[in-house]
Amino acid sequence: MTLRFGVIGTGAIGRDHIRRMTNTLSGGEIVAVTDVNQEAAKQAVGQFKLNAEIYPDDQSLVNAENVDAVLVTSWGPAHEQSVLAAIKAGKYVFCEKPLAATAAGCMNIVEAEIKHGKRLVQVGFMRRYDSGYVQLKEALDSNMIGEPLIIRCAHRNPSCAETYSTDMAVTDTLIHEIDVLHWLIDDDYKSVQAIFPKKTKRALDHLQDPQIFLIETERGVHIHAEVFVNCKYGYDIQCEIVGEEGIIKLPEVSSILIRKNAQLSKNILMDWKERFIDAYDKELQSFIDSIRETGEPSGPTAWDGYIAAVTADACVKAQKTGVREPIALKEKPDFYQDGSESKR
Ligand code: NAI
Ligand code: NAD
Ligand code: ISE
Repeated sequence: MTLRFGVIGTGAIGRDHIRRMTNTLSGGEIVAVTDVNQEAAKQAVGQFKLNAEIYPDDQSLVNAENVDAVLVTSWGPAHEQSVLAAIKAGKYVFCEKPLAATAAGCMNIVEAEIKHGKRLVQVGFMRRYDSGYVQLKEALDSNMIGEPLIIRCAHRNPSCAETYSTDMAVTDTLIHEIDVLHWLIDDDYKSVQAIFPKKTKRALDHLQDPQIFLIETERGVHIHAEVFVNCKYGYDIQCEIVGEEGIIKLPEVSSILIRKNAQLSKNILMDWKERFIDAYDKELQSFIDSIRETGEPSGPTAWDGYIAAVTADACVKAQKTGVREPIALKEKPDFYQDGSESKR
């Protein structure tokens, strides 16, 4: 059975996911698209020569009879409404991060999914499918470096849009570290403090850049996370975990070695689409395969989306107060105990 997808939001990542679904993956096809900017939806259909209907809004697309699964790739504040409509219609839904703009919004989705009675939702936390992070996870799970003690990580973008604001360093960018780190070390977050170092001359007046977040987990691991979205030199994701018996580090992206002009060098990627291209392919292929094989998605759950939103709220509060803020999660419902999120 081919899984028939409707896409809500045909911007940068919406078109990138349409491309991979159409040209690279198997078992899925795009049969419907919508965008608040209808011209963008038309362009996507033309660009990828889709045999797909264009709908005026998310509600009509979700309710179309030939749509089995919905891909939510609109901007963040619109996600909750589309995901809730999909659950109400009993459709599978792959939602880009954030699952919803607030923790309360994520909880609405969790409650709707539990009421439905089986898993329908997967969140686009693709780093869990990146081969570097998977190797880190395998090393930690096999106790290669003993108990993790300290994590140092960095999320750097060469530049950002003018509309990128100080809180988006958390809700748009750090959110990937928030998801992947608790999954890696199988721990829960306890508190966070935000620090604003000297500001780069490249950041616009309204934006604090770079930023540092000091996060503590329930088991006492300390995380030093840098977000720097005007670093200029490249798109660079770093992660180093210091354990009792050794240290492990995310591998550098493979690149040819260049000998030229008396220098030995490697290329650094500039674009998130290329850095995580394999991970995006794997997360969506896994979504399709798992639904076809078991009737439910098996990737990051709505509860993972809720964990990320609660943690992001505390990080944004910490940006404003300058002091350490607690991160308090509700108790995990039994429904998600076998999910892919932290089980501790
Ligand atoms: P974008 O701005 O390029 O595209 C968003 C599109 O959604 C636009 O075409 C817009 O017109 C449309 N849209 C907005 N609200 C809508 C609604 N209510 N109904 C229908 N269409 C709507 O944004 P981009 O970069 O594609 O990001 C989209 C989402 O993907 C965001 O949630 C973002 O956080 C996430 N994202 C995730 C990435 C990842 O690494 N997992 C990378 C880039 C984006
Ligand atoms: P974008 O601005 O390029 O595209 C968003 C599109 O959504 C636009 O075309 C816009 O018209 C449309 N849109 C907005 N509201 C809508 C609505 N209510 N109904 C229908 N369409 C609507 O943004 P983007 O870079 O593609 O990001 C989209 C989402 O993907 C964001 O949530 C973003 O966080 C996420 N994202 C994730 C990753 C990742 O690495 N996982 C990378 C990029 C973006
Ligand atoms: C973007 O929305 C993403 O999700 C990318 O993965 C991230 O690196 C980038 O900073 C965001 O803008």
